[in-house]
Amino acid sequence: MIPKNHPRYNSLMQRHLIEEGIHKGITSMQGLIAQGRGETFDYLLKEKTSKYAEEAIHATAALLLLSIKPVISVNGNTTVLCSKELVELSNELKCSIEVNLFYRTKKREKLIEKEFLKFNKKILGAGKKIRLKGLTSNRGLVDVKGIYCADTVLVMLEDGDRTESLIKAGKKVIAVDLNPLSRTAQKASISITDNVLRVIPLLIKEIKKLKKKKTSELIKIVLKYNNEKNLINSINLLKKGI
Ligand code: PTJ
Repeated sequence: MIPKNHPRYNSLMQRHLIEEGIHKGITSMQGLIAQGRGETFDYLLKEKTSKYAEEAIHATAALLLLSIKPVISVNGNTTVLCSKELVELSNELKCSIEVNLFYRTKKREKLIEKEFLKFNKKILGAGKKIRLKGLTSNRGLVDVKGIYCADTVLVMLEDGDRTESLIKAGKKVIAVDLNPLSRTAQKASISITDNVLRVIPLLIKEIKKLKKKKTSELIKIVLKYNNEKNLINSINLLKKGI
């Protein structure tokens, strides 16, 4: 048991959740490597949400509220880190959650489906799928009722081949990635450089707040947001952390 007053309680807890996820067969072994990568960047961010991440979360909330069919994509890491919060987010947006795995096995898909059922959420992606054009990896297999026809996709903690293909398919992509230099972060429409565990509760709060705004005000928020500038600011912040 990690004592709550431990200075690195949050990141140690996350490591513990990922380890547990591997034992349960939900998270891939490579998920542990992804966790390690994330911890390095989070350390440089002092494990705090920056004002740039807050700006990106603000724009994300507006974009999600403007979207006709947003879909939340989950993998082995996000399932063990924040399934409860992701269900809350999907309920707030009345949108689908879809499992999309890089290291795909039927067994892992079913285990992830079961994890979400604990919160009464039936997710997409564990059944029949079709291939997204231009993407040969497992990530290219998507649910016809989900990511395939989504206008906006929220992706978290993933390697970079899919975001580019989703953008080419005419979709908006929101990425949560602690590494602003990753291919996913660089190609996304909005990149949130922060820990997914901090992002999702803040995003739910922001969506609740922005729900009261008019469509024209939401459009203004999205148009004002500059992802390129936000990424540069986030990279400079990480440099300061060294
Ligand atoms: O479950 P699967 O089979 O789909 O596999 C998923 C993994 C995570 C193995 C796969 O997507 C992968 O290999 O990812 P990468 O290439 O390691 O990229 C993960 C990115 O997420 C890295 O840039 C990390 O810095 C970042 N990251 C890690 N932990 C967090 C994070 N970003 C936000 N919050 C975190 N907690």
